[in-house]
Amino acid sequence: MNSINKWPKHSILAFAILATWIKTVIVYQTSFDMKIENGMQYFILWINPISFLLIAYGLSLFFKKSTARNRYILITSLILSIVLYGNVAFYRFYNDFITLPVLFQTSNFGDLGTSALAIINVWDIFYFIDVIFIALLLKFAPKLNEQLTIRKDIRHAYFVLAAAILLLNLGLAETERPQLLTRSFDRELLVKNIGTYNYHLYDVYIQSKSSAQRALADGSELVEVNNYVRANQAEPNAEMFGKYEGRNLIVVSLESLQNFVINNDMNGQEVTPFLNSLTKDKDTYYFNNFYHQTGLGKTSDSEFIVENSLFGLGRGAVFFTHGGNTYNSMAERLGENGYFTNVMHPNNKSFWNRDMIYQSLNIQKYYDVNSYEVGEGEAVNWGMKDIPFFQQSVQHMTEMPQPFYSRMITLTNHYPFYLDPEDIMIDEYTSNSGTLNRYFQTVRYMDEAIKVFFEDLKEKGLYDNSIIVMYGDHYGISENHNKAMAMYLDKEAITPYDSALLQSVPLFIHVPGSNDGQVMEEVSGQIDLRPTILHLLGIDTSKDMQLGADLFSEDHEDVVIFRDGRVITDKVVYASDACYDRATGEQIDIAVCEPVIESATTELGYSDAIINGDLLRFYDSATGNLIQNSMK
Ligand code: GP9
Ligand code: MN
Repeated sequence: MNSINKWPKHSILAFAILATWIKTVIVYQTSFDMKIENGMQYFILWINPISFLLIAYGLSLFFKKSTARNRYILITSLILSIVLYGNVAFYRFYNDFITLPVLFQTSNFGDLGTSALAIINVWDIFYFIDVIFIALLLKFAPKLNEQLTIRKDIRHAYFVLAAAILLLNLGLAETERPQLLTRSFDRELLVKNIGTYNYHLYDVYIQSKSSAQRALADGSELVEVNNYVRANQAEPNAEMFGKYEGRNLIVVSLESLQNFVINNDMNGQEVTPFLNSLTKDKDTYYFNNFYHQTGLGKTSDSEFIVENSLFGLGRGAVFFTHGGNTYNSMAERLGENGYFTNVMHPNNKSFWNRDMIYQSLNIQKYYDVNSYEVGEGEAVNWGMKDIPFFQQSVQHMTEMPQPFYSRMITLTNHYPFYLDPEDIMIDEYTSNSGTLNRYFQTVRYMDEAIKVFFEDLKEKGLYDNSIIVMYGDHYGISENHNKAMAMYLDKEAITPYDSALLQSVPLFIHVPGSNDGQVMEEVSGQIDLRPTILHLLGIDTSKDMQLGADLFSEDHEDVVIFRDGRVITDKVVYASDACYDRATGEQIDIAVCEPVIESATTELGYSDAIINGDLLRFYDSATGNLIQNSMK
């Protein structure tokens, strides 16, 4: 027992706090791309794990026996490492921090395939270095006093200190970012300011709040939302309404396709020759000022927005978190009007919880991977290649009752953007980002696939009687590749203003025989598709609870709201808490952006209220009446 006092009493505890703290700060700086602008932000970043670690590890002080205490410390360090590493792996892929609902999307993680391999590597053992050191210390360092208990007043002082550091942290965060905890649109800001561990506690709190919201909602909230929607409704364009009634509707989600590649070349090579031809086509409306509005739910968010003309959620993927809600989707409307409604996507049916939510969206049939024959060499990245996918899909269409509504989701142009050599049609780009370099090649392949699709539709006699709507689902090149993007776009750097504008994705509304093709410069977003499409097909939406507006309507306003609160109009860009002149990119007085910031907050708030409260269960969309005090 002689060696006992050679070590300070609480050396294991102190060591654990220090080791995990240092590791966390190193991970912040090496594994996440958080924009730190000044010394104060660095200071907050460095101190933000301390309060949580003091408390989490400090609970060991309540154990009387040193073995229990030490085991608690070791297990805590392991759990914290798993949480941190989970965030790192997730961040590599989604460029975002984990939120609770996503953790339950295990069916997704099982499917990551090639992507998972691109994400994990052996050096990741570093993320567990503190656990290893603590374990070694416990094994080889002298044992601490078995009888050691901490005096109550010292333990008290310890937790007061932890609380004081937490308050200091929150205070500094509040001066750096006012309203941080009330406006939680941006997970990066949260992690930067309150730290990754506190962020998770906060997330758990928010999630439980939102399940409570549904239980508490009784439909009365809908009155205000309904008044707003009715007051802001855009009248359909009389000339366009019902112009293509009865046609088949094909909506194609173009994976990760951003607008910057359209009518652009890469080292002298055309990237999207077929889509470029559509921008000048007599039967195509090409929208060049159209934006994705997705959040963490990526493809699934875009599907949600298009079907419902509501936003996804600021946290998690609404497909997962609220898959069982009542909705009045575009598919439901079309189904009521005699359409055979279906989605075609050669992936596991449970990915993004599609098999579940498609029932809530009233989609009659899901052609998932089991509806396709994926032959030898016909899969890459996440699954079936786009060309055979389109070919077999057209085959399915020939067997469908008409009119049909088919929503098709492409897959080849997905991170990490790999292709088999025989599918490569242009060279790689030459920047420091392999992701961006390969992106041009997979985009080029997708362009070819769309061309094949159009030819097949013509060949099978489905072309003339259809409308084909195609849009990019979300960005493909995240801000992690800003340096390479700046090089490609010939800019010095990518500013928040540029980043916002880079969220533009192409939209094509191709109407064979319309002879009215044009380039449309209206500022718009995915939320506008539902009313636009339904009106072209002559379906009334005047009683629907939608936040978008018909793109052909005179009342459509030049504005698009992003899920994270950014806003773009024809005059301004609001991003990173700053207001920019849309034309010049110059920062201007924030007051100029105030009105659009306010309407963004209102609309996102209403959308969230509808989803979190599952409010459409209290709404009769046939009559436009609110069903109050319902038994639902
Ligand atoms: C998965 C596909 C891709 O089925 O839609 O999803 P994403 O990762 O782009 O959200
Ligand atoms: Mn996608």
